[in-house]
Amino acid sequence: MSSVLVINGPNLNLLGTRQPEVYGSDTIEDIEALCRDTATELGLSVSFFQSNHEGALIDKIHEARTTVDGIVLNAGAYSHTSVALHDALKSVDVPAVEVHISNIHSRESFRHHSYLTPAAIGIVSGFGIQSYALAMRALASRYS
Ligand code: CA2
Repeated sequence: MSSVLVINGPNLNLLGTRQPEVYGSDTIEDIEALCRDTATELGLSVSFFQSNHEGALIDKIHEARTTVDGIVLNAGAYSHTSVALHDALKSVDVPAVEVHISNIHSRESFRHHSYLTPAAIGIVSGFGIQSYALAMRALASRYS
């Protein structure tokens, strides 16, 4: 069975507690439940990781090199700042889909650029937590 790792970055552990007009009212537990249901539907196994620390996210991507077949990554604000996360994705041979809950291109200009996009196979942005399910479908389509 193909396996997918869903990684959430900084502040996403607090999702659902404020800014519902931007991010909706779903929590990270709701994201995980949606991804579990989607994995069952697609015949994938799924695991989860969240950290507020850039180095911990990099370590997890390195670990994924030998443990999973695909990565769904919402690196939060690190998407817009982190060359190190770009390099981590480039240094492992695991396809990654970049995910954002909000549409980063309809927001402040500093969110329009992501260092991760060139290292990802694609990006899903702006569909609320459904962005994660769409990213899982994109990965599953590569396995079938
Ligand atoms: O839209 C996304 O998924 C983002 O990756 C979320 C990041 C933001 O910096 C990116 O530009 C776009 C921020 C996550 C903040 O998480 C929240 C925590 C508490 C309440 C609401 C959101």
